[in-house]
Amino acid sequence: PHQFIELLPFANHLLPLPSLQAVGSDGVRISMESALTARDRVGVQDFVLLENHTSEAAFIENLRKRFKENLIYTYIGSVLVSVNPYKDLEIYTKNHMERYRGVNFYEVSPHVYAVSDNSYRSMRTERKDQCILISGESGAGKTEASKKILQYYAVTCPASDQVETVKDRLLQSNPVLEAFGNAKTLRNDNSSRFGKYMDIQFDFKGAPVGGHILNYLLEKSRVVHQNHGERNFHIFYQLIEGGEEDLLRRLGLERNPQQYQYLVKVGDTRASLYGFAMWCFWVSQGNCPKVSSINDRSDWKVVRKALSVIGFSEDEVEELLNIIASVLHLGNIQYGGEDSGNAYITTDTQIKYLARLKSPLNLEQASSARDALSKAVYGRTFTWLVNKINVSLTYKNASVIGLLDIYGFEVFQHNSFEQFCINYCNEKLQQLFIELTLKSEQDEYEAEGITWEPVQYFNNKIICDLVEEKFKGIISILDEECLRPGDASDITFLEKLENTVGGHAHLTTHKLADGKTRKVMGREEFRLLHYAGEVNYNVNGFLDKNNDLLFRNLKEVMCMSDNKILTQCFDRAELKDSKRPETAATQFKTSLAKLMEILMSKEPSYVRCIKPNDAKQAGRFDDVLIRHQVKYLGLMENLRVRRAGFAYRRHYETFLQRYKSLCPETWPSWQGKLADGVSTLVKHLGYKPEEYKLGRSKIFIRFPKTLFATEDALETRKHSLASKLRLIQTGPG
Ligand code: AOV
Ligand code: MG
Repeated sequence: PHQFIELLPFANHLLPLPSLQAVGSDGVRISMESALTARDRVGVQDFVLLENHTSEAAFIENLRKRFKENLIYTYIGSVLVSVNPYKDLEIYTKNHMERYRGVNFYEVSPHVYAVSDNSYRSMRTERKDQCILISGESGAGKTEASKKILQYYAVTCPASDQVETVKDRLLQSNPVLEAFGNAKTLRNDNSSRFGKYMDIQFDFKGAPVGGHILNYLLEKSRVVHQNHGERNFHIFYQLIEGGEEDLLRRLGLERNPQQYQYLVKVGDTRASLYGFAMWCFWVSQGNCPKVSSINDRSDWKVVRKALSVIGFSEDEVEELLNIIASVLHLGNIQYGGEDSGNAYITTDTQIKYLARLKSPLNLEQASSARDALSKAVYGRTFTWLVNKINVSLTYKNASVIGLLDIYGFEVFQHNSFEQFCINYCNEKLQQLFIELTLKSEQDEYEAEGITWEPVQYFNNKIICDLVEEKFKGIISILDEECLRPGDASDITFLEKLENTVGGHAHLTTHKLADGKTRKVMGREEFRLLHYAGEVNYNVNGFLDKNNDLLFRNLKEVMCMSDNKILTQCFDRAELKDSKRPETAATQFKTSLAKLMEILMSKEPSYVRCIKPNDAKQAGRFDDVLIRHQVKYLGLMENLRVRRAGFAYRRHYETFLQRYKSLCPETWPSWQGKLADGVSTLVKHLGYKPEEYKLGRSKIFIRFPKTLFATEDALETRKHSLASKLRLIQTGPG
C-alpha cells in the first residue's frame, strides 16, 4: 500500500478519469510509475496527508524534501506554507498563471497563484469580499508573495476600458512604495519598514478597476540613524546613484553617499579627539551604501518610470526629490557650541538649501530638533505619496480582495521602540490567524451539523493584552509617562513597567522578585516573551519616539515652504490646534484595531512564510531555525485542528463524480439524491461508521488512509480497464 502522490482527488497531478497519466509539477505528462516514485522524493503536497501528523520531525522532513526539489509551497488544508527559496524559480511564468486559472484548489500543485485564484473565484461566486493575509518573520518572503498575487490578478483577470491604466498603476505602486518605505536591514536586503494593506477592487465582470492602500507606521527613525550594516531608505541611494547630472546639480547633491551623514557617518575630524566614543558613533551609523543584491541605478529608472505611470507630473517629481535632497542636506548641518551653551550652525555651504533653525538650543537639543524635522518631513512625505497613489487608483465601491503585507517579526542585538511596534503588530496578526482558522473550522462543522472536539493551542491574546490593554497595558503605561510633567524619563517608564506588570508571565526586567537583579539583562531593558520568541527592548528613546513632537517654529517654517508637497504635509490648521496629538503607539494601536475590523469583515486566506536560513542563501535549510518558525506560527496546531476533526471534506457531487465507477449502483450515474448516492457508495466500499460523517452538503472523512484505500481501488480499476482496452485494441494472441 502506498501513499498517494500529492493529494489525489483533492489533489493535483492526476488528470480526472479515465486518463492513465499523471502531470508533473511542470505541467508535463508523466507515467504513473514515475509519478509514484516522484511522490516519495518530493513528499506530500498537503500536510494532512502525512501519516504521522503529530510528529514535528515528519513535518519538517516533508518541508525539507520539497524544498530540496524547489517545491517551496505546501498546504495545510487551505493554508499555504511557503519557504523562501532565495533564488529565482521558473514557476511564475504566464504559463504557470494560466494553469491555475479557474482550476480547483486541489487539482494542481500548491502555489500562491492557487490561493490567489481561489480568493478571486470565491469573491466572484459568493460575492463576498476576500483578504489574503501574508505572515512570517522578516525576510520570509511576504512582500514577494504579495507581489506575485498582484501580478497574477493583473495578468489573468479580464480587462475593461480603463483597466489597463489601473492594472499598471496597481503594479507600479510597488516599486515606488518600496523605494521610499523599504531598506536594507540585517535580516532582509529589501525589508519593508512600513505596514501595507491594499484593497484591489473588481467590477461585476471581475476586472480590476481600482484600489486603495492603507499604510501603517513607517520606521522613520531610519532616516536619521541606522544600525551598522543597515541602510537608509532605498530612495536616497537611488537618487544619488541614478539621478541625472543636471538633476543632482539642481538639488545641490554630490554623487557620493559618503558625503551625507544620514547615509554614512564619514570619519569625523573630531574623531581623533573623541577617540573611542566617536568610533562607537561611527559604527553605529549604517556605513553600507553598496549592497550586492541591490542595483540602485537600475532601480532608480524603474522608480522614475513608475512615478510617471502613476500620474506624477515632472514638477511633482522634482518637488518630491527636492524634499529627499533637503533631508540629506539637513542631516549635514553641523553645530558648534557657543560659550553661552547655545548651538550655532557651523556648516554654511548647506544652509542655503534650508530654512534656518533659530531657537537657542544646546548642542544635543539642536541635533535632535534637526533630526525630528528630518523624520517629520520624510514621514509625512511618505503618507502624502500613499495618498497620491490612492487618488490615482480611483477608489470605487466594488468587490474587493485585500492584501496584507506587513513588516515581519524581528529581533536584533539592539531593539527599540520600532521593534516593539513591529512585533506587537505581528502579535495582532497571529491573534487573528488563531481566531479565524479555528473559528472557521468550527463554523464549518457547525454548518454541516458535525460534532467535534477542540484542539489545544497557545493563544497569544495574553501578549496582545499585555501590550494594549487600557490602563495597565505597556502602551498605556508609556503614554502615562509621556504625558506626565516633571521628571518622567525612559527609566521612570521602565520602573513603572516593573511596578505595574513586573509579575506578568510574558514580561521580565533585570529586577527579580526577590529584589536581586538579573545579570543577563541590561538595566535599561525589558524583555517580552512574544509568541515568536524572546526580545529584549532597550527603553532608551521610547518616550521621545512615542511623543514624536516637533518644535512649533519648525512646523511654522514648513508651512511657509514654497514646496507644494510640503505645504500639503504641514497644514496651518495644525498650528492652531492646541490639543496634544495622540502618541505614536496609541495611533498605531488604533489603526491596527481598525485593520483587524477590516480583515474580520472579509473571508480570509493565509500564506504562512518561512525563512530557511539567516544567511539569505539559496538551498540552505536550517533545521533549528525552521523548527522554531513551525512552532511559533502554530503550524502543528493548525494541522492538528485540520485533522482532529476530519482530514478531508468534499461536496457530495465532487466525491460521487470521482468514485462512482467503484460501485455498480452509482455507475455510470446516480439518479437519486446526492447524499444517498454517496451513502450507497461508501457503504459499498466498506467505510466503517467511525471513518466518516455525512454533513448537509459534504462528506467528511476522518483519516487519509480511508481515502488512500479508495484511491488505490480506483487505480486498480483504471489499470484493469486499460489492460482490457489494450486487449481489445491488439486482439488476443
Ligand atoms: P519579507 O517581506 O517577508 O520581509 P521579502 O518578501 O522581502 O521578505 O523577501 C526577502 C528576499 O527573499 C527577497 O528580496 C528575495 O530575494 C527573496 N525571496 C522571497 N521570496 C522569494 C521567491 N518566492 N522567489 C525568489 N526569491 C524570493 V520584511 O519586509 O523584512 O518582514 O520587514
Ligand atoms: Mg516585506
